[in-house]
Amino acid sequence: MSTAEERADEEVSEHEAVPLAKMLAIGTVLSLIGVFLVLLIDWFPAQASTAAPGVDTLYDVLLIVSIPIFLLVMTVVVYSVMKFRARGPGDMRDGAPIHGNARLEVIWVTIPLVIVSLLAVYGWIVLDDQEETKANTMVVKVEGQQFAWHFQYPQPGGAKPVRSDDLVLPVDRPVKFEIRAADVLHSFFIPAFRLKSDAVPGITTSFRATPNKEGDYDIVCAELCGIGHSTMRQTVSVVPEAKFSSWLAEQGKAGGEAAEGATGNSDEAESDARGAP
Ligand SMILES: [Cu+2]
Repeated sequence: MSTAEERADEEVSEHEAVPLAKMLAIGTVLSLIGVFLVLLIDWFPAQASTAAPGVDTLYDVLLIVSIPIFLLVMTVVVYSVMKFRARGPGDMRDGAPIHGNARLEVIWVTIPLVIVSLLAVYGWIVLDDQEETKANTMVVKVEGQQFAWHFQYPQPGGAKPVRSDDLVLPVDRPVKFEIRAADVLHSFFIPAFRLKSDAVPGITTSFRATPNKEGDYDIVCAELCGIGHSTMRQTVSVVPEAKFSSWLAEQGKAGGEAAEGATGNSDEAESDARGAP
């Protein structure tokens, strides 16, 4: 039998015997194993805010949806690479000419559209939940600067805001972070709270969080902001309300004198003016 005849035989069998059911079965088994394995992995640090459980569940759902899609696609890719590979250096055959397949196109547009739409709605609900306005919210102003975070606690009755380079928060009290940047883009990220927002020069961004577990957690800058970016790490301490109050009073006393000398009042007047309306 000549090589040409052999090839002709192969071509016929290629068209007849695409083992769709077998690939689906392999893809499904791999998906079950894959989902089981990724859910075993502990992806996150401690949960230290009320937003954390919702974000973690969302992440698990994203994994459960995307792992099977990835593995089913890879099953077809691996099958195609092996089945339709060139047989030897002289093999220059083309695949069969195919002119569209309306049913297939409708399927591959509709299914992804439905999946991403549902995930978008779910993500929006989780985000909306976090951004809900809560009574007794405390505002903390955050300023990113190469390469450190600075914090301000506005005080009632037009009193001087308390400035600090440490972030201390009372447990179970809702906080609204108002975030600004002094120089370039930064991103204010507290992994244990599962919340992050860019700090953008010229505008104030914000997010809300309710820390619900006492302890010390990392604050990191999540936007490459210059040579010292990786050192732009601080700590947030979540403490009991009474401890927070005494800390704040202490900072108020100590910070009062330092703020006058070092930073002057012009910057403060500006931020007060912005906060007024
Ligand atoms: Cu930064």
